[in-house]
Amino acid sequence: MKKILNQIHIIQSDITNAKVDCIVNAANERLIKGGGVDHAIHVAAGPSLPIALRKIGGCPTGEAVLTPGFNLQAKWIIHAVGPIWDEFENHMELKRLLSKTYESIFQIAQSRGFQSIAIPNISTGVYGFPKEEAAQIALVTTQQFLIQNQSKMKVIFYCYEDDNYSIYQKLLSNLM
Ligand code: AR6
Repeated sequence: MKKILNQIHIIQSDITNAKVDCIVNAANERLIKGGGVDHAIHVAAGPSLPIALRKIGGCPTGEAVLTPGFNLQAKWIIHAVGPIWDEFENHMELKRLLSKTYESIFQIAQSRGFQSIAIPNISTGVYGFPKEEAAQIALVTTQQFLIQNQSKMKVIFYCYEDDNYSIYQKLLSNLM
């Protein structure tokens, strides 16, 4: 178990600078440039990114799509669409959808053989998902994926805000 947990890292930094095989974007269903981490990734990746996303066309909540990283150091970007907290009254459904979002990310990463991946705190910005619950879901889903697939992938959670970073630090130390 300890070996698995050593593959999960947290860092407080801008994800566009991550030196990994693939970074994850917190996108929307239309795959159109928005704010937050999506904005930062579009600026860093350059003008070829919206063209690639337009060709894909869209992505339902809970799912994810892959594009090249273009001008980023990371060769690939997985665009994942987390749930919007206010769109559902059923909290179980919201949690299931956020977990499914992380599963979709790992399915693509595994099928492509990525060895390292950087993930932001999906749905905890504009989409309003409570941060502690979101972090719990992110970490548990990651742990389950790594164990069930005997994966050696390095997973780095990029926390941007102080509170998200503290939450991840606390939860990760509890897991260990
Ligand atoms: N690096 C890492 N994390 C960041 C960065 C960065 N450069 N910038 C912001 N964050 P959000 P969501 C954090 O709102 O809630 C967009 O408009 C941020 O502090 O980016 O999934 C999309 O187009 C927060 O903790 O994504 C969608 O419409 C986290 O990234 C919508 O927002 C996620 O916040 C998606 O909303």
